[in-house]
Amino acid sequence: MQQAVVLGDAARARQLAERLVGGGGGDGDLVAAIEQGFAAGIRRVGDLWEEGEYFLPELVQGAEAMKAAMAVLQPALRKLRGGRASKGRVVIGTVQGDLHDIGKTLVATLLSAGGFEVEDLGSDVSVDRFLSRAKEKGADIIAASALLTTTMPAQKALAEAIPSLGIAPPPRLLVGGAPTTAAWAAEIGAAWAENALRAVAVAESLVGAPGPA
Ligand code: B1M
Repeated sequence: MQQAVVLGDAARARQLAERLVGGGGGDGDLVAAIEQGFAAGIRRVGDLWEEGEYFLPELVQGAEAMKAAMAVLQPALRKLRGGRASKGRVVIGTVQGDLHDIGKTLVATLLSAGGFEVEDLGSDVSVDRFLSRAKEKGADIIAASALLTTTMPAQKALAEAIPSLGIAPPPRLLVGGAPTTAAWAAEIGAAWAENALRAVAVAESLVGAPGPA
């Protein structure tokens, strides 16, 4: 799975994901395939890019392979976890100016698989859009991903704008993404998760919901 992404082979990535789902892979298998397989592959692609081995076309191909696998795994995970009572409502997106959506989609998938009602606004989402959807949906949590150091300030802008919604209690803000840290989250007054699995646990603690049995 890692190799399919490193080689930018979308057909192979999709095939491997389909084989896992078709073979009756359980919840844990699917999450492991994502985290230790496909996502590890895209992180390797990033390293190769940093080392000057890969250029933008290889980066894009790696991302396409990762997305091909996720298109198979995401609905399968939802189906496995379907039918449970909602733990809370989440509006999620990648902040304005940032097109990286793989990690955010992974967080959305696992939150949804973990029993949250999730609306995924996609990438390049403005503060206004986060706020208006959160208000309309009665969101308990606004979840904002940022993958660029230059777009992290949008998470701060979101934190500062939430009180303007005038909702009591206001939605809690959860931030994440590779350049973010616990210290950054504390500075802007948000909750933080370092990866998609932790995001579920943190979201559960934010809404006071019990974790998986
Ligand atoms: Co870009 N990119 N990229 N990129 N890209 C990075 C982020 C970079 C670190 C690469 C590098 O230089 N080594 C670098 C950022 C440097 C910086 O800011 N410090 C970078 C750059 C510079 C750029 C461009 C500016 C390149 C250019 O055009 N010159 C450009 C920016 C475009 C834009 O957004 N405006 C760009 C473009 C792209 C592609 C379009 C080619 C593609 C994205 C495709 C897509 O997402 N649809 C891409 C990719 C693939 C990457 C790397 C290689 C991989 C990102 C990824 O998907 N990781 C990345 C290098 C790297 O990460 N090593 C890189 C896998 C994913 C599963 O992990 O997203 O970290 P991640 O998510 C994790 C956690 O962070 C966490 O959970 C996830 C799973 O466990 N998490 C959250 C994420 N969001 C969370 C939210 C939460 C909680 C946890 O709560 C809300």
